[in-house]
Amino acid sequence: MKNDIYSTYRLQAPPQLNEIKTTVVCPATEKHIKKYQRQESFLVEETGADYQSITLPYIQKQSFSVQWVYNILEKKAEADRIVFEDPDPTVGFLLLPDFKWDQKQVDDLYLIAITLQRGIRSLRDLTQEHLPLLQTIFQKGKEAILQRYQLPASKLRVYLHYQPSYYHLHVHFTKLGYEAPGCGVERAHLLADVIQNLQSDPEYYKTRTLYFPLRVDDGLLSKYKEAGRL
Ligand code: M7G
Repeated sequence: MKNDIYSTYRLQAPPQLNEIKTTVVCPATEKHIKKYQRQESFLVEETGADYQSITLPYIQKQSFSVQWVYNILEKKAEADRIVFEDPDPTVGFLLLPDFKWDQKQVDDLYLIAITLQRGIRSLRDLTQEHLPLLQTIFQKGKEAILQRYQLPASKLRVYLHYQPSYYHLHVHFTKLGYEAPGCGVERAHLLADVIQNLQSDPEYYKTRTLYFPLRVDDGLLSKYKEAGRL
């Protein structure tokens, strides 16, 4: 698979050894190198106001390029991997295997649903107006996975990351029981909860304090320290 600066390879090692799957990021930025290094992290408490004054200005300047996402949406990459597509410009999305999944067994199933709508950065941008979009992804994503992989909704963990690495709204679908990286309570928000929270309060994600871990070398953590929030 090749998409923008990302590619995956399968190395056929001697038969007595396992097959090796690698992900190559080339050229990698300093931020990519940090992302893949094991680092100590700290839990940050972000109020709605902190998001506006600290996080948003930072992510507008510093976040990873989402060119790979646009390549998928424009069918310039990974088009042959698409599992399901809803082409509606408002509630539409593409569902395809996450590049971490080798697709050899459903035990570690991992797909991502990417919204066709551009400009929804993360959970923080969601309001009641996005409910039809979220409900469509939830419903149709589960149906598509049942059809393709014979895995019922009761076997799926469907969630968003906050903070994500890539600020174009996407939803993670993983197999329940598989400890996917980033599925812990400090980062994963179940889509079912997100929908209910927005139904009971349209401004939920604009106003609530959200918690997330930041690595010690993350520039955003320095911003929180400078603001005396840590
Ligand atoms: P995230 O929450 O923004 O970041 O999720 P994370 O990587 O810190 O979890 C983005 C998701 O998209 C992750 O699960 C990635 O493994 C996946 N992903 C990233 N890239 C660059 C690609 C890609 O080029 N193709 C595919 N199919 N998945 C990708």
